[in-house]
Amino acid sequence: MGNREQLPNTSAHAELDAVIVGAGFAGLYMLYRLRNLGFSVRVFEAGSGIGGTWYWNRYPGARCDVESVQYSYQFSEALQQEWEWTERYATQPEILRYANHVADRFDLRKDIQLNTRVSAATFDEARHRWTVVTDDGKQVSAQFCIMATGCLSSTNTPKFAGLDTFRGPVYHTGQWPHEGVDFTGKRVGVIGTGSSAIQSIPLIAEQAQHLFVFQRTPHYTVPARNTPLDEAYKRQVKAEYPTMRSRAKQMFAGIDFHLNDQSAIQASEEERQREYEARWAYGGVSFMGAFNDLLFNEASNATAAAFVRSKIHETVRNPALAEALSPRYVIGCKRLCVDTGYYETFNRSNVTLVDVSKTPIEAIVAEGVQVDGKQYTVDALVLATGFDAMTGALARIDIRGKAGQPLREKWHGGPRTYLGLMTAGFPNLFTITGPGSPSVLTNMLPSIEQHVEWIADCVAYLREREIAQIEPLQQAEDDWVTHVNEVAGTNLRSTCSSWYVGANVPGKPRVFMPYIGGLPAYLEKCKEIVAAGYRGFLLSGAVTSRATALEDSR
Ligand code: NA7
Repeated sequence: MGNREQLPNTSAHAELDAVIVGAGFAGLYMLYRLRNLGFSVRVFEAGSGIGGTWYWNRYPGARCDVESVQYSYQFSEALQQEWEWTERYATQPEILRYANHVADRFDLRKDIQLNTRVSAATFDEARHRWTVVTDDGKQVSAQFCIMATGCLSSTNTPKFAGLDTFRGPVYHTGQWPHEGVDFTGKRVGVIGTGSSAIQSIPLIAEQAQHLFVFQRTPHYTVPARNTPLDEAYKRQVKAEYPTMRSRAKQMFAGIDFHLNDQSAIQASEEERQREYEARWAYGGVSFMGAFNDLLFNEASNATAAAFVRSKIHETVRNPALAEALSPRYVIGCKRLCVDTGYYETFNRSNVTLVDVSKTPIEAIVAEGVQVDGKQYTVDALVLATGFDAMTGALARIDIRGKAGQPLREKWHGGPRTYLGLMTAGFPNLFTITGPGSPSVLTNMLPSIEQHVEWIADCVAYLREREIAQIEPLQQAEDDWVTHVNEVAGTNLRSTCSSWYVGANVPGKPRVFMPYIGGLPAYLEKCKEIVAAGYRGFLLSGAVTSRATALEDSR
C-alpha cells in the first residue's frame, strides 16, 4: 500500500476525520496517535517515500547534528529499546531506515498516500470542515487539517541570471538525486556555505577534480567528533532513556547536554580557554553550552567567536584564506554548523574559495559561474542555498480560512500564530512545529512529539464533547505574537541575517519566526492553557454527523 493508485478512498466524496499533510517524523507520529484514537485519517505525501527531510536531503555527508540517541522518538519504549543507532550522529540513510522501520512497525503505510502533493485546503464554515485538494485534482473533506509540512522543506533556489543556460547538471542539496552523484574527474561549483554545504564539501572535494566554493557569508562550524557507538554506551543509554529524556525537557533546546551555568565574561581568560578547548575536543552543538550567557551578552559571545576564529587560523594553512573563512558576527546567530573536516578541506590544492560577499554572483553562464568579471568553469553545480524556512511549505498550498481568507494574505507581514499551533480565522487547522513555536531552535523530535500529543489531546477533547471546531481568539494570538517578538529581542540570535528571520529569501518579511523562550517555558505554557480549558481558544459548533470511518468506505 502507499501509492495513490492503491488507495481507493481518494474520491470526491471521501469524508475523513483528519487529513495530515506530510509523512516525515511529524506526519508519521500524528497518524499513529489519531489512529489510536479511532479517527479516520489520510496522510498525503508529495515524495515517493516517507521520511520528509531525510527523504529529500540525500547529499553526500548528510547527517543529523543532534546525537542519534536524542534525535529519535520517545513515545514507544519498545521502539527505543529495539532500535540500534550505529554512530554518534546518524547519517541520512540510517535516519531514513529508522523512519521506514517506524512506519512498518506501527503499520502506518496503509493510510499514507505517496506521490501526492496537496495544492489547496479550504475551510467550509457551514460544515466546520476542510476541503483538501490534491494535485491530481481529487479532493477529500476532513474535520481537521494538520500540516506536518516541515520547517525546512521548501527549497530556496536564488534567481541567478542565466541559471537555465548552464550546460551541466544543477543539483539542490535539498532535492538530491536518489541514485547519488559521481563527481569523479569533474570541476564542481558549490554555492552556499551553510550546514548542507559544510557537510557535503569535504566529501565532494575528495571526489572532484576541482571544487569552487562560492561563499557569501562564512558560517561558524564546530567539529562533530563523530564516532561509532560502542555496545556499552548503547546499553547504558537504553537503561537510562527515561531519565535522559526528562533531563532534555528541562533544557532550553530540548537536548540533554551539560550547560555550564557560569557567565563567560565573569570567567577568567584561562577558565574560558579551558572550557572552550574541552567543548571543541568533545564536539557538537554543546559548544554553545560552554557558558550561560553566550546568546544574551555580546561581550560573552565575542569570546566564543574569537575562540572559533583562532581554531580556523590554526587549521587553515593560508592565513588570508583562514581570514576569509572566519565569520565576524555573533556566533550561534545563524544556526551553528557541525562538521567533519570542513576547514581542513580548504588546505587541499583542488579547492578554491570564491568570496562573493562584496561582488555577488553576476550570472551563471553555459560553462560556469561568473563573479566580478571572472568566469569559474565548472561541469556541475551544487546549490546549497537552503530553504524558504518555516512558512515556505505552507505558502505553497492555497490555504483559505473563514470568509475565504488566504493564509498567504494573513501572513503577508510575517507568520501570526497562537503557540505556533493554530492561527485565528483558520479553525481546525493545526501546524506541527509551526512558526511561533520553539521548533527549529530545539531538538526537532521531542518538539514534534509534544505538538502531536497536544493536537491529539485537543481533537479527542473536542470529540468527547461533540464540539465541531476550535480556533485561537484574535487577542490571544496577538498577545502570543507580541511575546514571541519581545523574547526574540532579548536574544542575540535575532541580530543577523539568517533563515530564522527569512533573510535568505528576497522579499520575505523580516520576522524572527521561531519562539526563543526555550522549550521548558513553552511546554509549561502549553500545559497551562489546556488546564485552563483551552484558554485563548474559541471552541464552538456542534458536531452534526461523524465522518465516515475510512475502513467503512473501503
Ligand atoms: P542555509 O543554512 O540557509 O545556507 C544557505 C547558504 O546559501 C548560505 O551560505 C547562504 O549565504 C547561501 N546563499 C543563499 N542565497 C545565495 C545567493 N544568492 N548567493 C550566494 N549564496 C547564497 O541552508 P542549509 O541547507 O545549508 O541549511 C539549512 C538548515 O538545514 C540548517 O541550518 C540545519 O538546520 C539543517 P548567506 O549566509 O545567506 O549569506
